[in-house]
Amino acid sequence: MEPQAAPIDIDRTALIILDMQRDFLQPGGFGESLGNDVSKLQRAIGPCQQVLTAARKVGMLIIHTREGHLPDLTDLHPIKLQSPGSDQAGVIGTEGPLGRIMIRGELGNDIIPELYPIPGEPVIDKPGKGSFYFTSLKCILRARNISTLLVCGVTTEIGVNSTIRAANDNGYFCICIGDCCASYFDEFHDMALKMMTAQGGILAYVADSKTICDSFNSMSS
Ligand code: TIU
Repeated sequence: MEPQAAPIDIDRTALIILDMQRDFLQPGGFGESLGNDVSKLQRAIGPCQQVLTAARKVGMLIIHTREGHLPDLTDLHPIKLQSPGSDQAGVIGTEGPLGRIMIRGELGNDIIPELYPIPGEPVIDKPGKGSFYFTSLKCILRARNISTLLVCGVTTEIGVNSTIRAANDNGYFCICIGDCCASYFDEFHDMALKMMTAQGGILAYVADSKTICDSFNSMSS
């Protein structure tokens, strides 16, 4: 683990799996409509499955998020729909093969079957990139006395980074599980992880899925 090993207190730690939804990971969704190669994100699925299974075994709090908007688009900032020159202009809310793009309740907005939540795992619908922006995440974390977040999901430099930055400002110790995150851009993935751990872990520590699973498995055996 970079920059140095730290023990995990299961009772005060939550696993957050960010935006592993069809709109980002499967053809026909938001990510592909912006011109991205969605297969680049699919490399995070296997490692996320391993960590999810191990976390369920130890009984840790597991939180899933989905980025999306209300069907009438009233929670969609105009800049997110219409940034001049942006690739995403006009995409959100339009019909696609997975239903209306980035709209709550549509097939594309839902979490991929490989990582589907089970009862007891909160699912947070969020209108922004970060997981703290106008969501109940902080309330859930406070109610469970959580102090550490293990963060997985997509994309490393956008949703994951926004969440970790806000978590850091809110006083949560974050461990980003590097191979459980992915980006459409290899260099952004690498740099996003480097930025977190620079300066002695200014934003987060980074571990890999094997280190985290080994740590969980040693607790449950
Ligand atoms: N486009 C992209 O890389 N990401 C997003 O729009 N949202 C998240 O990362 N959650």
